[in-house]
This record gives sequence, C-alpha cells and structure tokens, in this order.
Amino acid sequence: MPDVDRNSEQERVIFHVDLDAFYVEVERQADPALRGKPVVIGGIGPRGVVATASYEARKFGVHSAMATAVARRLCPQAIYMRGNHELYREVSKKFMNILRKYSPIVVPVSVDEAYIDMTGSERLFGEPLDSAEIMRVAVREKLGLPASIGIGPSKLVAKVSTEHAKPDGIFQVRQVEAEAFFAPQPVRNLPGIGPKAGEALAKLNISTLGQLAATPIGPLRRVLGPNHADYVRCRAKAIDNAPLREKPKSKSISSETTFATDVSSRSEIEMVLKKLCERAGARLRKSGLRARGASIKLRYGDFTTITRQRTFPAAGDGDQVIYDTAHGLLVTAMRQRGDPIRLIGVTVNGLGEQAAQLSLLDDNPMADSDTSEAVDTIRERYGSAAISRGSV
Ligand code: DCP
Ligand code: MG
Repeated sequence: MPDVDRNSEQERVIFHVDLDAFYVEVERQADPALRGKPVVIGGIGPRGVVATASYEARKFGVHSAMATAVARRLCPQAIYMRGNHELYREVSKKFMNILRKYSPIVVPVSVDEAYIDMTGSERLFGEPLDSAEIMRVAVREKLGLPASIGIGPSKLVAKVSTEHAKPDGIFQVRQVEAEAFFAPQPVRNLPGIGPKAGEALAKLNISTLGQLAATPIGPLRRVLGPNHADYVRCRAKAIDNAPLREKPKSKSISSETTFATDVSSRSEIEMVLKKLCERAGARLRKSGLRARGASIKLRYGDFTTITRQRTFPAAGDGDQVIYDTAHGLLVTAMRQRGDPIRLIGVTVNGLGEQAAQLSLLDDNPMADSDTSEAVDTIRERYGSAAISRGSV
C-alpha cells in the first residue's frame, strides 16, 4: 500500500457532521422542559433498550444499546421516554437539506450524520474552521439542534475527529498530523474495530493505534483475517483514500448468533430471537429506513439450514413488528421440525426511505402472496377472526 503522496494535488477537505444526542435534542425542541435534564430515549418496557441518552445521563454511564433496566439503575432520576421515529426522519431530511447548501457532495450515512466534500470551498465560505462554524450556526438556527463537525483529509480522519469535537464543537486534523493524532488512541476508536477485533488485538498486546500501525502484518493477518489486516493497519496510520460517494445501500440488515451448544428449549430460543430483533431494529432506525418484512434463518445440529420470510402488515421499523413477525415464523418452523438449533438469525429486508404502506384496501392491490402474508401476520397477532379477505 503506497503512503499518502504529499506532493499530489490539494489535500481534500472532508467534513463529518453528526448531531449531538439526536433523538433527545429533537424532543427538547418540542418540550423545552427537558433541557438540562438527564433524558433517556428508547424502549421503556422491562425489556427495552436505550436508543440514546442526553449527555447529562451519559455522565452516569448510560449509553445507546444498553438495556433500559440497567440505565434505570445507573440513572433513576432521568426522564425515560419512547421515541417518535416519524418525527426524527422528518428532521433528518431537513438537516441533510441544510448541508446541501454548502456543497453538492453530501453523503448521508445515518439519520443524523453525513460526510460533506468541502474541498475548494474556501472562496465561498472561508477556511474550513470558519465554514464549519457557519454550518453549525445554520443547523442551530433552523432546527434548534446542536451539531459537531470533524474536519479531515479523508472520511476516516474526519470521523475520528468528530468524536473529539463532541459535544457541540469542531475539531480539525490535517494529513501531516493525522498519524500522530491517531497513534495514542485506543484501537476501538478506529471505525470498523468492534469488540471482537478489539479483544483479538488485546491478545497480541495491541491497545493503541500506534501499536497496531507498528505490528508486523503476519500476526495481524492471523487475528484479523488475511484481507482485512492490511486494510486495518493502513487505517491505523490514518491513511484512507476512499472516495466520498455513497456506498450502495444495502437492502437488508441481518443479525445472527450461533449457540455454544445446540438448543431446543423454545423459551431460550425466543429470548435470543428477541435480542436479535432488537439489534436489527436499532440498526434499522439508526439508518433512518423502514423495512417491508423480516425473515428468520435456522440452522439445525446437522447443519441443514432453512429460511422463512414474511411481509409486515405495513412497512415499519419497530422492534415489536419485527419480533412478532420473526416469532410467528419461528413458531411455525419449530412446529414443523423440533430438532435442536445451532444457529438463529433475523433479517429485515425491503429497506427504503419511503417504504410504502401496505394496505389491504388499496385500489392497486399488491401481489396476492404479499396480501396473504400480511393477512397471516394480522391473524397471528389479533386472532384468525380479526380479518378475512374480501373475496372469501
Ligand atoms: N440510535 C439508536 N440505537 C443505537 C444508536 C443510535 O436508535 N444503538 C439512534 C438514536 C440516536 C441516533 O440514532 O439519537 C443517532 O445516533 P448517534 O450514534 O449519532 O448518537 P446520538 O446522536 O444520540 O449522540 P452523539 O452523536 O452525540 O454521540
Ligand atoms: Mg449523533
């Protein structure tokens, strides 16, 4: 992998913009009484999961993806509320449109996060630190929301910079200083290094990005995989030549797990299924998309694998509709074959921003199989008397 050519054209100027405590700040716009207080948004039932927490609640250790029950122990004084995802999607669109006033190249990466190519924009908006401040003020004035901006010569450096800008700030790192800026940081700060890779690297006594960058490729290939190792080590040196263009949107989101030993207890399988549904649901909502349906995958002890798919009654992004659908499929599959299960997975699919509402009364009827599946789902939820098809 070549080093960055410092004599090549002008260094790119990439902004990574990320709203602070997005769901919370949107709720605070609607209800100013929530300002300055610890607020937690997410599932509020006994098995709910935290979507996000205000910075006041984060001081107590509350964070995204934590069980709400744990959050309640850490920060009982916080205000707990369910989110309004429809509203967040609307605000997200407005946010992206504000960013588009500053550059033709704006690449949204999640509901509240985008990369912007600001290369060559100095004549229009001034030096990067100044244009970033103009942008932050615009977001604050038009939406009332605090934003943080990381500035770098690549998406990677800009994204890592944002973490240092948060909350409500700007942080710039230039290419000449990027490797030194990365070196002391924990490996987990590198986007793409999750808990598993973090643990694997810890076994090699690698805890910082500087150590990772200096490790011979052989041992790294063993723990990170032959293809991934070179890529990760390059990024640890803050080298990233990836173009800004949007990567093709994935049409599905999956989450699966392999049991330590094959399991046949229905309640145990249901518990895991619930977790997988919540995980897929959180990723779905974070992406700002809705799904049209879900599928489950079951692998038995003898490695035979089945998948079962069903369409939702209406496009959705809630844990409940995902779980209800996946659970219905599981029950049917287990009735057909009760053997111990080795692996279980959940996929939400048919993702889209405007995923159309499936309506049984639609003038323009959907494919019959979709109708049947939607009817099946409603029957399962409300009993078979709840719905019957017009022609029956
Ligand atoms: N989100 C979610 N589940 C997660 C992570 C995020 O539902 N596991 C939602 C809630 C967040 C929003 O996506 O408000 C944006 O995610 P961020 O990671 O940007 O988190 P925040 O904007 O809340 O906080 P910050 O960016 O200040 O760290
Ligand atoms: Mg955010």
